[in-house]
Amino acid sequence: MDAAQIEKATHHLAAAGSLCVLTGAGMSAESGIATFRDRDGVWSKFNPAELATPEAFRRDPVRVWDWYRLRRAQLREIEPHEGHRVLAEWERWFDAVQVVTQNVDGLHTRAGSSGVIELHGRLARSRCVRCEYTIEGLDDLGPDPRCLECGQRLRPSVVWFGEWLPPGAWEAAIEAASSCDVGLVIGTSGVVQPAASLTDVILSRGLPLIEINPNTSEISGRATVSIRAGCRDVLMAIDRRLRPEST
Ligand code: BV8
Ligand code: ZN
Repeated sequence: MDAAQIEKATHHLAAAGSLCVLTGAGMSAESGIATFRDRDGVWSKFNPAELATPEAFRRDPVRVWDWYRLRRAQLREIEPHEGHRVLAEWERWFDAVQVVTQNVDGLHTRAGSSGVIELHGRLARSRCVRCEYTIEGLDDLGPDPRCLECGQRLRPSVVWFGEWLPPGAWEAAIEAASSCDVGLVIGTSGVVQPAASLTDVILSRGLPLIEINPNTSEISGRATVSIRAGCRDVLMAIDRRLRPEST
């Protein structure tokens, strides 16, 4: 871990009142959830076009559900890691911390972060394709679950490629990126839009953008500071410098 980069990141964070944190699949990697685009990522075994689109669901709902049942079952065994908990703790240290996540695993909320903006929905919610019925929880709903209100098919309440983000989520994310003093982008390749463009909102305001990612990403070239290491250790190292009395 590059100590000079950690110092630079800490310097920017110590001077900030409010923080906007954009996270991607790499934030959950150290909780044991495979990322999408790394070598052993989810997409290397599955093709997003086959599974994470409304067309795929219309074509073969049982096959799509199979994949989501697998991921929901895995999530039942997964815990947030110390990095998630540091971000939750920082709500008591900064004036404001707004987490905006692309992840659908709910780990930020479970770690204690409040008001998390879930740009791509959540695995632990399913909804009816026709009416307003939703059901929370990670129980196995079976291969082709139906709505208890109208009998139509249920689907995972996540945002598939080609679908709009949940109403209000994008506006809230833009508001967070437009009102923070510093941006922190953790564990995203910066490929998926419009999520990745939040970093441009922060940079266009002339504010520092700190990246935590062991690899270079689409965002690295624009980041003020890039820390090439895993987010769990980096967040703990920054936290020790920011809040020496807390550790
Ligand atoms: C939209 C939920 C408007 C599902 C996901 C052509 C036609 C239609 C649309 C498009 C198009 N071209 C572009 C688009 C837009 C499209 C898009 O961006 N496509 C990309 C692939 C080019 N976006 C959309 O469709 C979005 N909607 O645009 O609406 C619209 C409407 C109609 C028609 C047109 C436009 C919706 C996108 C949402 C897709 N849903 N997930 C599910 O999960 O099942 S996206 C999926 O990818 C996850 O949410 C994931 O989080 C997200 C982003 O990926 P990352 O999080 O960045 O993960 P990745 O594996 O890529 O990277 C992980 C990183 O972590 C790596 O860099 C790695 O180095 C790092 N890392 C690893 N370990 C660690 C680490 N970092 C720190 N610590 C570690 N230990
Ligand atoms: Zn229904």
